[in-house]
Amino acid sequence: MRITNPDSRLGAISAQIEAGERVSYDDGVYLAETADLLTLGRLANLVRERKNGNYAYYNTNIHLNPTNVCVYRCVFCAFRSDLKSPKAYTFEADGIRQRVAEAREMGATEIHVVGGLHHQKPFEWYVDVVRTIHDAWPDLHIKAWTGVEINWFSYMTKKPIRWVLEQLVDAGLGSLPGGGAEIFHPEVRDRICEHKADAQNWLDIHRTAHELGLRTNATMLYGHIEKPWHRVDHLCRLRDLQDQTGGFQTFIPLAFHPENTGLDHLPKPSGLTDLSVMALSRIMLDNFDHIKAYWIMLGEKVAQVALSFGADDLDGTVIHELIYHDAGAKTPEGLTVDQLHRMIREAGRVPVERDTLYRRVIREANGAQWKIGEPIRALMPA
Ligand code: V47
Ligand code: SF4
Repeated sequence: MRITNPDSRLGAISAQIEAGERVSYDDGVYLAETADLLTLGRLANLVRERKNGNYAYYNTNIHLNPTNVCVYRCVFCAFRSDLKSPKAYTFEADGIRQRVAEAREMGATEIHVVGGLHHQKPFEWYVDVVRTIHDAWPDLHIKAWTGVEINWFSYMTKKPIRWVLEQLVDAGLGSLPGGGAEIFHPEVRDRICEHKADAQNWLDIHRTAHELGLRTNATMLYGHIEKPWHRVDHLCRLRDLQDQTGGFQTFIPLAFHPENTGLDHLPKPSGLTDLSVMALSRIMLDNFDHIKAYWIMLGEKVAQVALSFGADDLDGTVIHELIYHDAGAKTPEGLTVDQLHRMIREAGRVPVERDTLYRRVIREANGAQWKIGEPIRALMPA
């Protein structure tokens, strides 16, 4: 372990984190720009173990990207398609029901639904995606539509965000995923996704969801044109909203995959960047319970090491992922529960299956049947 000089600025920030105090924006920028990886990792691990002990969580989930047709052209996206491109696809109800049947067979507790903004589909079509899933299997938690999609629905219908969310909840929506946040600062956002919901819109949508009692996640897309201070700015905006609502469950740093995108001249973020962003996120987001190492983007090896650099969650079995695989991800399209367990145990952690709302999942002997146990928080000593 590296010893930090207590009289240095890094020493003072380390002492603050060890005492459980919040790190300011300025100190966050200092850490992001100057701290060495092992110091960041040691501090992040301290915060991680305070909040989650030795546990590492995962869930059994399946993805559905109902359409790749999208009105927007985010420069970092390899997934989107024009309507008339041979690559374009759109799911109909039968395909959705088939995906739910697959989820049931594998014992999934969650379906993760995000996609493109199809300009020929009315809001009712998106509501029906949720309703079709819910009718086919009411016990499956539906985590669907990012803040960007919710913003599009409000624009299409000319109705308030609250109304849009209420229609979706009525149809069976359980929570919102964290996508669409990208990088909030306009200096970057206007260059990578100028048309979609801006930072204020994205944050207001999550605020409204929290007010309605929905839990949501948050993400940050890093490793493209942003500078370290843009990342700290992003984390501080999330931390401010979380102070006000407490509705975020987990934060997921998303590593940029350049292949087949408008930024394919850029290199993929290195393992060192992945781990330092993970650690910085854990340190800055002192009011988030969980930080997710999304193995599908990080790769299994970096995700495993990330469990000692601030992360306490690996996401899930993730069957049928397209967004990162279209952008060149070389990870498998899914992992079995046994593989996830082995990854977690090898990292010296204790695997715990959770549902979307971070409650323990208790499996029957055959694995496919489950019931919901206590909240994950109850596993930690008071
Ligand atoms: O907003 C798109 C990102 C996000 C690329 O809430 C890319 O549990 C890297 O919402 N390289 C959507 N990233 C994914 C999402 C998500 C993912 C995992 C967990 C959760 C959760 C939510 O995917 C988009 C964008 O930031 N993305 N293209 C790319 N080439
Ligand atoms: Fe469309 Fe989402 Fe891709 Fe942007 S990231 S182009 S909103 S599918």
